[in-house]
Amino acid sequence: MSQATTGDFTKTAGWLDWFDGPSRPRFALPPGSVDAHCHVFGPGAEFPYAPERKYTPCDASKAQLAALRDHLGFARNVIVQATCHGADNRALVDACIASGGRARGVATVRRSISDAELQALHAAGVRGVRFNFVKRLVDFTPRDELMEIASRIAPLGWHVVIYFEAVDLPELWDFFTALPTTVVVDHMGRPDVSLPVDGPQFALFERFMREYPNVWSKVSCPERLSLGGPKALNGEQAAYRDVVPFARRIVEQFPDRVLWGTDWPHPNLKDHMPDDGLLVDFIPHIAVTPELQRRLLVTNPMRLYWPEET
Ligand code: 0GY
Repeated sequence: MSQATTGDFTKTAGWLDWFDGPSRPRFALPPGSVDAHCHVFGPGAEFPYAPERKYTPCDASKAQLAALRDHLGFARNVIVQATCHGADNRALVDACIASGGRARGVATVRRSISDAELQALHAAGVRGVRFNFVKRLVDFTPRDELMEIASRIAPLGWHVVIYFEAVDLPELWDFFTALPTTVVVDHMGRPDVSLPVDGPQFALFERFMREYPNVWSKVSCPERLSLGGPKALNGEQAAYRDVVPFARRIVEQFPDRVLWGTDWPHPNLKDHMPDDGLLVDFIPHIAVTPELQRRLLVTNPMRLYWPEET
């Protein structure tokens, strides 16, 4: 079924809609599991997309996200501000408040934000800001503005989520390693999984995590990183199996600093839209013991987003 974009908006040409009717995962998530990376889009008629956006998605509402959470067996969500909403966090805040404490948020803010506005975001459930360095998604923000924001959110106990491509890590290294907060990397810094897992590109990312104990990683988005795609779903073979060695290595080396998320509604995928049930079935291929699964899905996200409950 084709998903709509409401309001005065037309979806970006070639836009792939999220998959309505995901399978029920075969992997039983540990009780209390957190989907630590997902988004809401609009609906555009209620929460307009930002003028500076680089794409216009189909709508993906808070109710649809909550239905997916329950269908897959997650207890909670972390909703990450998507670039199509710029620094207008209203859809995110609305979704967090409506969740009754079952969602936290990661916002995008500018340096002009007031202390009172930061406090209001905190009250709604926001616990971090996202700095995006993926050039197709955002315009450049000066580093001094980002560092100023980081120093203002640090006293709130928030963290910084960073999204970048692996080839850009050398250039961003000095900035990232100077951040004064916990730093959470989206999707393992987007490695090129056609390169060897023990080659120099991924070694630099591992060094980043090893040398900086404040750095965490989401081991999410195999569907975004894979070159092989979702084939080989049967038997012991994982879908997206070219991503498994990378994610598994990070989970096993840094079991207390990893998070996992669906990335629903999967913005900007070009060749297929994943079945979120099958994405959940990817988890035991990268976190291979019940203990690693519990840390990845429950203990770690609870420590970061609901510390008062741990
Ligand atoms: C993701 C990935 C993407 C997009 C965004 O905020 C966004 O627009 O995050 C992407 O296009 O790679 O993490 O959802």
